[in-house]
Amino acid sequence: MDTVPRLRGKTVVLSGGVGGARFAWGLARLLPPEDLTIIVNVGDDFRHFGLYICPDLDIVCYTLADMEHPEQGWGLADETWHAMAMVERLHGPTWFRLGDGDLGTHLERTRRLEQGHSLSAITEDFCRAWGIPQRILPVTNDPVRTVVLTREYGPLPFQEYFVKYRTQPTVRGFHFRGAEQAYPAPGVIPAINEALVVLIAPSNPWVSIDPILAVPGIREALAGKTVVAVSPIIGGQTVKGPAAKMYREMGIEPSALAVARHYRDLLQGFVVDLRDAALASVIQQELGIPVLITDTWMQPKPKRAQVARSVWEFAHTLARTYP
Ligand code: FO1
Repeated sequence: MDTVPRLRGKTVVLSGGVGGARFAWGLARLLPPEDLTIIVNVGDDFRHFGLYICPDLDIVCYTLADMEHPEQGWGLADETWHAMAMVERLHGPTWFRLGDGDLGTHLERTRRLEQGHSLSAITEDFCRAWGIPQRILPVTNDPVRTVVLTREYGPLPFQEYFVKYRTQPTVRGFHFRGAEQAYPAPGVIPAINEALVVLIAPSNPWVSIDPILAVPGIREALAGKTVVAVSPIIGGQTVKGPAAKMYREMGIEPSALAVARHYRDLLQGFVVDLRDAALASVIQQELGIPVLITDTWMQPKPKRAQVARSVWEFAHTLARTYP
């Protein structure tokens, strides 16, 4: 594994949950920490048991601190579940499972929010405590909440759609409640302005990246930057999560091409997996942007750095800052 930083240049990653976290982990192996800023979706955040839970911020932090559960895609490794077992015994809600260690994160975050600290300041302090030298920023400190418009149940808060109903309801659309009134968190716009490249991680375009882009000022800041996205859809399927199902239910054939079209106004380059090599020329012609065909499969863990390196080098070639 390449643990020696060899690449340089301010890099911003737009990230959702597990896919973005793994991609960011790969970049963190290659870049000096001061060169990497990860801007994270907060649309999945919600209150549960009175606690403020930030699933995407937490999985990005846990992953960069090498504390994440190895397969689950959320939560901590070596977690214990005593608190949940007690909730269950008391007939409380157990559809959203909070491990004991993870609960500590939510307790302390909620305590600090109630004292008036901002989410970005709290995240910065947590990162320092967890030994994460990269900058991890919530896209905004204001409440932006993803609402999934479903055929069966009408509008559902994201975690109810995702966890309680296990992504089964048919999706009709999305709403990012509060986005119009939100401001980018301190540091977000300067990080984008200073970046040589902005990489959109292989996260769900509908519910991980769109809520970031819905915050006023983000799209404007991205205009004119070298923005490169990595397709989270490989061979018509998602590695994890419901993105392919969402595309189908929105009447769009799920493919890397559909993802490229999703981001069409933003992109200077696009990355598809080897299995989608045949789509590269279609994307290239239709969007008029270069397409990198590479292995984007991020398992086992060390392969994340390989994927990150290919994408980073491609983006910097486009930005004419590499080699
Ligand atoms: N996802 C689940 O499918 N089931 C859970 O019980 C669950 C608990 C959970 C607790 C804390 C946390 O930060 C995330 C958790 N997630 C759980 C994951 C989360 O709901 C989604 O993966 C993300 O919001 C999508 O990015």
